[in-house]
Amino acid sequence: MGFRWYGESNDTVSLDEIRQIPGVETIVWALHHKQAGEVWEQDEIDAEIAKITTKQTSQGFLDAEVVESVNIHESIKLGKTILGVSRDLAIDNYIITLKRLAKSGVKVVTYNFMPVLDWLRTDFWRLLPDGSTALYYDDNIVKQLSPEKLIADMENAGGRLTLPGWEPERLAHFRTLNETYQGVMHEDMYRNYKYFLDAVIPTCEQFDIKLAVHPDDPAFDLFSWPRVVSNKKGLATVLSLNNSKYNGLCLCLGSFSSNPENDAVDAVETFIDRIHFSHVRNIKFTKGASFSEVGHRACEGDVDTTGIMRVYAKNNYQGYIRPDHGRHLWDENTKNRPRPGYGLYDRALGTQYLLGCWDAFRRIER
Ligand code: DNO
Repeated sequence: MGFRWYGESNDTVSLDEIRQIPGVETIVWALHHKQAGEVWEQDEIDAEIAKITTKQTSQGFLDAEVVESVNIHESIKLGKTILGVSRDLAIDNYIITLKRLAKSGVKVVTYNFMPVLDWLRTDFWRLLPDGSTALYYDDNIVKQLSPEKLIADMENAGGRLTLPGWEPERLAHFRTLNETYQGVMHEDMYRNYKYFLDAVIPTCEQFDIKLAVHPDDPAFDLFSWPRVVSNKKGLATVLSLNNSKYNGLCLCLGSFSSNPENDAVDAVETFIDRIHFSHVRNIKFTKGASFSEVGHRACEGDVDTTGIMRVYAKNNYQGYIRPDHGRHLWDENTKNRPRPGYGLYDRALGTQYLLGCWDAFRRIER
């Protein structure tokens, strides 16, 4: 069981809080100040890992085996030089970072292959009936907005913390990127994706570090940008681009389920051998493709989180898992505002629900 942590002075949640959540063993971390395409320095990697691995839990010490994310430079996705960076340079830098992370004991590196932006929501603090707040996606708002207006809104709503995937550098180049992606087809993206995988996977194999792609969030095309990891077919295609098991998934079931046509339990069953990391969380559709994030329990929303954990338990899944976007509870809505979706309490509750399912289903399997 893992728990995402954004680093000291970059997160309202501390390692001392996380280490008291029963069953959490892995901190999911990153050097969040690094831009896509930049090399991560060995001493910075080791300093961050040292902060994590010296923290004791009831069962031992936290480990730092999962990184989320080492972001992919747009030149790699577009297959050409953009913003002054060639794809081969960006790939060379990626390989250097992978080698360094592997040397320091990292086992899985998460990334995504979404054009321009990472995840997208229209409201970070949507009031739910019980007085908590949660992330919300309104499909009608997105359909009517220009990309530029949306970015301005998101910047304001984010408050004092920079959201991952919404780094200032990426936003500054937004216009150029938006224009460059016009006319780029899904097939072009897959071709560039294969070029990237074929270049980096030999290093992954040699140094025993797995790649795990996060599905598009939400899991459909936005603003006519081609997204290629949105459904079962997309996941299968990505895995077939390079058949090494080091080319795997970070199967985020909340993101995947945001496309009402996707079946989360079926995806886990189908891809279990290539899932290295999984985010298990719940969403509830409100109208059409609009949805609210909700508590982790299956009956709270439309994602069968119990069914998902049952498949993981039945297969004695040995990869990493974490809760994801929690609601904001208690003082997180007043004096202790966290990164949207990344408060302490609801994610901590989520771990206990997922571990409860796991423990019960594992016992039945034995
Ligand atoms: C949002 C996260 C994403 C995820 C990246 C992986 O909360 O799920 O930002 O970390 O898409 O690269």
